[in-house]
Amino acid sequence: MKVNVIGVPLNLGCDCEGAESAPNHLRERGLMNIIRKHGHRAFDLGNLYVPPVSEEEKFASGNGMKYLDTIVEVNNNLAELVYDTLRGGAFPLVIGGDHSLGLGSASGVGKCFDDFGIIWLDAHGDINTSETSPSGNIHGMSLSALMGMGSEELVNVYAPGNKVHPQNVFLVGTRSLDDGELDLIKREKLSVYPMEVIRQKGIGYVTGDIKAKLKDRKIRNLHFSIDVDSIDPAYAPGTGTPVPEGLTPQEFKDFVDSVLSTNQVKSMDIVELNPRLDFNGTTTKLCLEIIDHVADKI
Ligand SMILES: [Mn+2]
Repeated sequence: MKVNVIGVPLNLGCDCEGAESAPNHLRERGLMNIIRKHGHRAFDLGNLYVPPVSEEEKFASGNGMKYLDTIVEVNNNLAELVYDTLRGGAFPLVIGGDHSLGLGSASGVGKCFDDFGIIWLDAHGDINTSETSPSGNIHGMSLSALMGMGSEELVNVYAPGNKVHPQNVFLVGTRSLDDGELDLIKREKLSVYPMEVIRQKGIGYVTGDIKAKLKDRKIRNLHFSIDVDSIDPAYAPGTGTPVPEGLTPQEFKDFVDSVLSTNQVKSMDIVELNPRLDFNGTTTKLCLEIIDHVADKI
């Protein structure tokens, strides 16, 4: 199929240098050829433009949220590019950058399909709001904004209002949730599969349960957003906010394969690889391996 690779060299959402270099880092290690070897027509649409902002201006626009205006601008442009890609019959593969970009990519998907769901694989919830966030980092608010919660500047990215119904969201691999996030999970009855549950019941249980819910809720289109910090930092140290006790590489690959086997994944993000912190190259290698799996399955 036609695959459009979109680089998003964004680090403003995590407020940590390094993630911005991941798209080119993966390109230099054969990203496009890995996709093409599976017979796809792959196009490299390049990197989105991220306007420079000085450290002193970080709180200028955002009511406690760092770099708000710039993050909104980049996400608007990303949403349009993802929407255009889907309308053109292609598969958007978005390479981050930090996870604030999930707001833009899923917003683009939402304009194409009104019955879509989101699978968010992450050590964190990314469901803070400007009120509950301990850090003010927008990469921890992208998923709540997609569900219509939090600051209106984020909620109204690309199109006014929420982009996805909370019951169509599946959050997997969590092991670091803030109090405000735990409240939101309870209130919205979110489908969350923390590492605790994965350790007790196995990753196969999680995919089985998600598949049953997809069927139940008649969800036929999925956006799959992969944060590499879902993997245990012992295997994948190259990420800005590592949390111990994560997925093994095998569990990570099994889960990705199983989600792709639904044949409902229409777009994907791979985010939060920080090449500067990937001292032994294993995180980069896992990213390329997973792209190989993706290209094999789509
Ligand atoms: Mn994340």
